[in-house]
This record gives sequence, C-alpha cells and structure tokens, in this order.
Amino acid sequence: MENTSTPTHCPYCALQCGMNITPLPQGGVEVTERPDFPVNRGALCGKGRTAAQVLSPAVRLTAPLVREGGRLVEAGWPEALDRIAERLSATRERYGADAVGVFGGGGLTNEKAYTLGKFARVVLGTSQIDYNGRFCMSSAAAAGTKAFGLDRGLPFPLEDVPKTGCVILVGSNPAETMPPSLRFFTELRENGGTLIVVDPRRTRTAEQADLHLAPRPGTDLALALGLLHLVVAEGRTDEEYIRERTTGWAEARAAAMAHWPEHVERITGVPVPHLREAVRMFCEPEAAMVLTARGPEQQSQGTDTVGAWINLCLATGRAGRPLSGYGCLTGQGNGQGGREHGQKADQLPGYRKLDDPAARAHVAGVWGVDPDSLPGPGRSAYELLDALGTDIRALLLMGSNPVVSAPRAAHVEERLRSLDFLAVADVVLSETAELADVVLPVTQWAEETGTTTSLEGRVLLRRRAVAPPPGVHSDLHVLHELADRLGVEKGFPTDPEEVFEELRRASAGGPADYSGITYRRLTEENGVFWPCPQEAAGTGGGAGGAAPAGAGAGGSAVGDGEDATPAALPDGPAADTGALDGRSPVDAGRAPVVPPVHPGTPRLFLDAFATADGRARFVPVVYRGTAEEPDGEYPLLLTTGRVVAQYQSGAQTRRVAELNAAAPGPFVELHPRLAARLGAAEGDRVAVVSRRGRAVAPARITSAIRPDTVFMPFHWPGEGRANTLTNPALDPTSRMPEFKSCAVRVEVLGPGR
Ligand SMILES: Nc1nc2c(c(=O)[nH]1)N[C@H]1C(S)=C(S)[C@@H](COP(=O)(O)OP(=O)(O)OC[C@H]3O[C@@H](n4cnc5c(=O)[nH]c(N)nc54)[C@H](O)[C@@H]3O)O[C@H]1N2
Ligand SMILES: Nc1nc2c(c(=O)[nH]1)N[C@H]1C(S)=C(S)[C@@H](COP(=O)(O)OP(=O)(O)OC[C@H]3O[C@@H](n4cnc5c(=O)[nH]c(N)nc54)[C@H](O)[C@@H]3O)O[C@H]1N2
Ligand code: SF4
Ligand SMILES: [Mo]
Repeated sequence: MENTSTPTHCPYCALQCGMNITPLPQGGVEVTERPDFPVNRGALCGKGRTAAQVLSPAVRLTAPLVREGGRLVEAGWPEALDRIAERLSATRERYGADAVGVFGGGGLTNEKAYTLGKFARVVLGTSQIDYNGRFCMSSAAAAGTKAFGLDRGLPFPLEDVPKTGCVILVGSNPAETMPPSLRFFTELRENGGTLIVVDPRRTRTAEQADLHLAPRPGTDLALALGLLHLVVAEGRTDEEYIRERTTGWAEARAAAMAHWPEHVERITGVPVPHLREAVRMFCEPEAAMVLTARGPEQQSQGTDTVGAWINLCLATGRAGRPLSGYGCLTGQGNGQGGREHGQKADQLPGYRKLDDPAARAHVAGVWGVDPDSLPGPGRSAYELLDALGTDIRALLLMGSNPVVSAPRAAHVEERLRSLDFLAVADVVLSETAELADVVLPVTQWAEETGTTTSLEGRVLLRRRAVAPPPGVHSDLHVLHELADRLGVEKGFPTDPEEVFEELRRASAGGPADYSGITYRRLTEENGVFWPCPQEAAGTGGGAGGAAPAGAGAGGSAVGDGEDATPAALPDGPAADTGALDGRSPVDAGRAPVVPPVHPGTPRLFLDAFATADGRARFVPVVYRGTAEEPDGEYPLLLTTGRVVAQYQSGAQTRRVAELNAAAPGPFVELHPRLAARLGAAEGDRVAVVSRRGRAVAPARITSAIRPDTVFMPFHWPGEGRANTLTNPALDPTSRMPEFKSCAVRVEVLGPGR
C-alpha cells in the first residue's frame, strides 16, 4: 500500500466518481485523479477533491463518548458497547421489541446497510427500522416499481445521455449536485440533441437548457398531465408501442384529457407556447429521456407526479427502447444499493418484500432463522422519528443527521431528546450525535473496504487505502459486538467481503440480484450493473447468454448485457433459471471449465418490463396540489435544496475550510419584485416563517427565482435551518415528506452584519 495510490470512489454523492487515494510523504493522504473510471474520467467537484480532509483526527471523533451528568465524556469501547447493549435489551424487556428503533442511511455501503437490516430483524427482533433514503428517492422508487415492476434509478448508463435526442430534466440541478455529470448534457447538445429543464429557479443547470420551464413548486403533476394532453391532441402518441408494450392507457389518457393547456398554464404558470415547444422537442427525435430528481419527487404527491412523467414516456414509446427511457437521478453515495438490501421498513435483501412469504423463507434460510421470527413491515422514516419517546423508547442511528435534515426538524429534535436512550455511530460529532447517550466513532470510506451501487445501478468497490486513527472501528465491528452482547454470536462478520458473500446469497433470485458479483470482479471491472445472477442461464436460457468473463466492464462492454434482464427478475419470463442452482444437464454437457459469468445488465427493459406480463403499466394519476397552499397569513411558497459546496446536513463538508469559504451559511433567495415589496435589500436579515417555526438568514436577491417562491438550502443547523420550516405532509404511497413546498411569509429584520 505504501506510496502507491489506491483506486476508490468518492464518499459523497451517487455519481460515485472514481478517485485515487495517494499517501503523502509527510503523512496524511491526498485525493488524485483517476481517469480510468468512465463516469467522471478524472473530474471531481470541490467536495470530492477535499474529502480526505475529513479523515483528519482534528475534525472527527476518535474515541467513544458516553453521557455522564448531562455531558458527553470519553469512554472505552467495551464500556460504550456494554452500555448500548444493556439499554437496548432493558428497553426491549420492559416495552417489547418494537420499542427499539433503528435508523440508517443511504451513504452506508451495501455491506453495512445489509447488516443493519439483519441486525434489526434478527438481533433486536424489531419492525421499527427505516432510513434517510425515504427522504430522498422514495417517490421515484414507488412510481418506477408501479410502472416497470422494478426500481433501478437509471435503467441505462449515463453514457447513453449524449446519444439521445432530447432530455427533460425535472427538478434536478446537476450543475450543483453532480458537477462532473454535466458533461453528458453538454455533449447531448453538441450532438444536436436538446435539453429541457423544469425548475422554479433558473439554476446553473437551467442556464444550459434549450428550454427552461419554471413551474410553481408542487405543480409538476399538472405540468406532466398537460404535456400528455398535448401529445394526444397533436397525434404524437405511439399507438403500436402502447398496444404491444403497455397496459392502462385508457385511464391515463382520460386523466390527461381533463388537463387543457390553458388550465395547466393557470396552475403551473408555464405559458402554453412553452408547453407546445416542450412537446415538439420531446416528440420529434427518435429517442428521448425524462430524468427526475428531488424537485418533483419530494412532494406529498411525488409518486403520482413521477407516475405522470412516466406516462408521458410510455405514451410516446420512450421506455424500454435504446437511448430512451425514464430515470431518477438518485442522490446519496449508496442511495441505490442502500434501498435494496433491507434497511427499509418493508424490505428484505435483494429488493424483496418483507410481507412476501417466499421472500421471508428465502432470506430466513440464508440467515438460519425461522421465517416466522422475522417481524413485519414497520414505520416510514418520518413516522418513526415522530414516534420517538412514545412508542419507540430507544434508537440506534447510523449514517444520518436528522436534526438538520428531517422535515419539521424542531419537532424531530424534541422527539430525539425525549427518548430514553439514543446511540449514534458517526464519523463526526453531528448535531444528532450531540443529543446521544452514547456516540461511537466509526471508520470512513478511505479506511475501509465495501461496495456501493451508483445512480446507474453500477456496483462498485471502494477499497481501504489508509489505516484509521487508533480508537476508531467500523460500523460492521459495532454491529458484530452489539450482536454478540445481545446473544447472537454468529452471522455478523466484521470482514466486508464475508458480508458481501452472504448478501450475494440473500439477494439471489430477487429483483436486485447481486449473486454473480464478487469482490474479485469488482477489482477487475469498472463496476457491474445489477441484476447480475450468479451465472448466465447458459446458451439456451433467457438470460444474458454465456458472455465471456469480464464482459460487463464499465465503458467498453456496456451494451453486452442488454438481453440479460428478465432472468434475474422474480416474475420475468425466465424467472426460474435458478441463479444458484447450477446449469441444466443440457448446458452442463457443453459447459466450459469456467462457468459462464453473467455480464451484468447496463440496460433494463429492452425486451420486456419486469412485470408479470412483461408490459409497462400506465400509472393512474389524479391531479392534486401541494398539501399547504399559500393564504393571507403565509402568502409565499418555500422550496429547498442544495448548493454545490455543501453536502446534505453538512456534517462532513462544514468541517472543510475551503468548502465553508465557498458556502459559508444559509440564505434566502428572493425575486427583486418580492424584495421590493417587502423592503428587503441584498444581505438583509430576513425571517422566513411557516406553521412549523421560523428561520433567519440573509436575503439573496436574484431574478433567477419566481416572484411567488423563496428558496433556502438546507445544509445548516441553528437559526438558519431550513427544515425548521418544512412540512411533514407525507405522500400516501412513498411516505415522502413535502420538502419542496410549504406556505411561508417573509419578515425583514434589518441590515445584515
Ligand atoms: N452539492 C451537493 N450535491 C449533492 C448533495 C448535496 O447535499 N450537495 N446531495 C446528494 C443527494 S442525497 C441528492 S438527493 C441529490 C439531489 O440533487 P437535486 O435533486 O439536483 O438537488 P436539489 O437542490 O434538492 O433539487 C433540485 C432542484 O429542484 C428544484 N425544485 C424545487 N422545487 C421544485 C418543484 O416543485 N418542481 C421542480 N420541477 N423543481 C423543483 C430546486 O430549485 C432545485 O434546483 O444531490 C446529491 N448531490
Ligand atoms: N429541506 C430539505 N431537507 C432535506 C432534503 C431537501 O432537499 N430539502 N433532502 C433530503 C435528502 S434527499 C436526503 S438524502 C437527506 C440527507 O440527510 P442526512 O441523512 O442527514 O444526510 P447526511 O448529512 O449525509 O448524514 C449522514 C451522517 O452520517 C455520517 N456518516 C457518513 N458516512 C458514515 C458511515 O459510513 N457510517 C456512519 N455510521 N456514519 C456515517 C455523516 O458524518 C453524517 O453525520 O436530507 C433530506 N432533507
Ligand atoms: S460529484 Fe459527487 S461523487 Fe463526484 S466528486 Fe462530487 S460529491 Fe463526489
Ligand atoms: Mo438524497
């Protein structure tokens, strides 16, 4: 390891940029370019470039902390772990297993997410586990599952983007949230394709667009219905595709026909000529894509909204065909893998359903437990946080900072304080860790090996490059030690590869099948796209065929897995090829000495969708507005989001000087007309007030925002915490809170300092 660089991936967002970690002669490490990874080709944003600074003991936790007389004081590992085990078991004895909750994160590696879910179900026996991904892409996941029978954020690699004819980016700001990915959109335009951006703000991404639609926050559902109306009215539907590859068109069509363009203009504020132009740009080329991110998804009608955008794709034959499709740009480092392996309230590994008897039997078999011992589905993330201190008395939290990032955060903070016991594992003393009774200091990305699954569905290996500081252990070590103390000695290994081997078996035959992926392959290939069953179904089977070993490698062979999808899906036409059960006798006769390796599946749905009949389903949607419409008292809409130099709750990036210099604190974006009406000047302190509370930050006056809307980034705690204001109204299907719109008023407090 000495003096050589180790190839790995960024700790932050779902683009999972490749980078090298290189030790420095004077100690410490630096992040250097890794041009061989095809997604970012060496490019990194400021967060990735500075990520190694958070490895420094100066900014992180290096010893466990326990609460003594109201204060957190350093303690040894055995004492800290004993205390957690004692309190969790006492809570369970007194109030029952469901009084212990677990909260995870989409930044955790697959190995950690898998182990955390297993720990909750097998060791604690609790149904009360969920994670921050619920706040992220859950609406897109729900809609994708409804329509296609499977949720993988992007059904194609990003390298397809420049080759399509038109991309509609809905509520996505990659110029700030995934800067190296902007290249794909620039190349799209250089190749003659067009980019449409839908965002209430003229963001840096919208500035690159051929057409920018700026709807009122929370009205994307009406916008998508209006576009579909025009598609029908202008005779631009693909009738043959609708007949052969979909079901449910009649209802979807009827819903769209009720949305006349003028009516949609009134709801969204997007002028009819712009709607017509968008339809023309989307329908004229041979292929086109719709990509959504948090803008339309973090809504109390997010699932229907994404469904309406999917319906637009289906009506025009733009899904399950080359260079066409609907995709969701997932957010967190392991936002994709983190939603597949069981830290979600209703889920078992391999994207299986916890209420499916066959799934329970399979996973219980891998875990060596009675299927009846597995609890049922639990509460969603916000509902779980809301139940703290009442139904849930003790919480183990790993990989999230809800004091800053949860909706109605003052209430969530108060619920966390009301717990009998809170244990937090983190790399830094986050605002949530500050409230804990025990804090455990854990290792970070560069100090441990593990897999993540990028927004493309590409499973990647992060490699250990440096030793952690003394006194710091991995999350897997924490779960192993706690399991042991709680009476489960086996089944919680600390070696990530051992965990991954078990995950492969647990996921085999499930929708997210990883059984054909090994650490060895991941070191040789630039990632493998799931589903990847253990072996190709042989030459006669329905799967990817006997592709040569290594054919799934990143860039070059990306097209090789196109025909591989159905075999890996439970309900697909070739569902019972028996991923782990070996080849059929016929195949065995012709089999090479080395069993065929499944190439992975860069592109989904080209032959069939993952539904029982192979057809996509139009999602039945009915228009409804935002849960909290403005009124006399709260006349404006607040929307929230991100800036390029800070990541999420800021727990990590607020510890990097260069990033703080670029983005020192929160602000409130106001349109010049609104500012004039309020009497606010640039930099004035303004209070934004909602029914949940009040946040104070300097005004930033910009014509890039709608006059009826204000924007705040959510990366900071304290008086400028955007989530003090947000509305926990939940989507009925995905249970996503309404981060992207709530009613507020703005009060000018006076000149800033
Ligand atoms: N710098 C940085 N990068 C990140 C992250 C970070 O915290 N910081 N986090 C990562 C994670 S976990 C995620 S989920 C992604 C998120 O990535 P994005 O979804 O790109 O980020 P956001 O800023 O939350 O929202 C995107 C846009 O939605 C717009 N928007 C707001 N309301 C609406 C609406 O009602 N409709 C529409 N159409 N648009 C609306 C906002 O103006 C914003 O420009 O970023 C990832 N990358
Ligand atoms: N208003 C508003 N609120 C939002 C959003 C929004 O757009 N607007 N977006 C939502 C979205 S999309 C998301 S994803 C959430 C994210 O919000 P959070 O869940 O708070 O995300 P992070 O800040 O990434 O928190 C991760 C925590 O885990 C720690 N950590 C990092 N790696 C590890 C590890 O390997 N192990 C352990 N144990 N800890 C680790 C970090 O130091 C940090 O404290 O915020 C949501 N909140
Ligand atoms: S874009 Fe995302 S993955 Fe790439 S360097 Fe920045 S934070 Fe890391
Ligand atoms: Mo996210």
